[in-house]
Amino acid sequence: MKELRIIGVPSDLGQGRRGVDMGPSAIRYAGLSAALERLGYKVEDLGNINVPTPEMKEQNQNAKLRYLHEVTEVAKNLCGMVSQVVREGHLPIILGGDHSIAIGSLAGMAQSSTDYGVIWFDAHGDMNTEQTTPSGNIHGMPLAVSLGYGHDQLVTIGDLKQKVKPENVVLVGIRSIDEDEARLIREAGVRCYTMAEIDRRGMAQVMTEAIEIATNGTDGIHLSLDLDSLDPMFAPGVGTPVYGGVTYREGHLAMEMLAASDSLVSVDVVEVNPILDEHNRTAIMAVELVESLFGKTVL
Ligand code: B3U
Ligand code: MN
Ligand code: MN
Repeated sequence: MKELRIIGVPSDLGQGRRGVDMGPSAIRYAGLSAALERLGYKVEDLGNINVPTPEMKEQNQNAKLRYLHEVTEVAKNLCGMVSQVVREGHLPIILGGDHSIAIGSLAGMAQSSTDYGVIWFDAHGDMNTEQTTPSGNIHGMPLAVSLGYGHDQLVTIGDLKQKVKPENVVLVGIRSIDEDEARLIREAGVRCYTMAEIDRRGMAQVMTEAIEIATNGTDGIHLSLDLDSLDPMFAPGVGTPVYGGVTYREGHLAMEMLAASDSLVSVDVVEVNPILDEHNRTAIMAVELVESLFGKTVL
């Protein structure tokens, strides 16, 4: 059993609403470490990466991408930490923060593992680029960046341009995509399981296929878990809630299937916003999902 290492990344620079920087605290407060220890894991919390707040002056302003410089620095730091954790033989659990931090997670994984697949659990595609973004928010771009599309400064973090092969990448839970973003998803050849497909074919079938795609010829799976993949009924504390999402039971089923696949190599838990939450429900949901992901069962 691998030891677990928690890394907090209190960033809200990749999107427009304050509060998601408090995500790591909220998830810790919801009892993440203790829950994992109850499952028998040895857990060490490495604390938070240093992240500037948006009230500090934005440096080297980019006309299109908000906080490009700061998001880049944070991703570089995270990349270094993740690759070190993996080199030491441990499994990183990265707590966001907004989803832009996944640029650093995947860059770190790419430095230390030969090949891994990605399951991207999200309401959104996160496949925008500098050219297609409607908002300038980098949290709408991390999957594109990790596949080598987007601003040079972002795609070259951790040297390698492509951090993961598109044929090993799966999107799950998708229900909000921008027009040009959809084109890039198709062009890149990433398999996208929309909510419509989950409704029609069921989460069990979708996850069976998703795990097959992400493990095919790889050393394991990185799960990037955006809490807005869930329906806002179960996870109201996110910056951009979208109705019609993954239910409580579908979410747990997906995590349990990932646990059973025994292929998880790293995980991000992102977009928990305590300011928008109700009594920390979304962070508690995040911890419960992580428990299922790490093998919690009823019996
Ligand atoms: N696709 C939009 C909105 C968005 C992306 N990710 C989230 N929201 N959470 C954009 O701004 O790129
Ligand atoms: Mn996302
Ligand atoms: Mn999202």
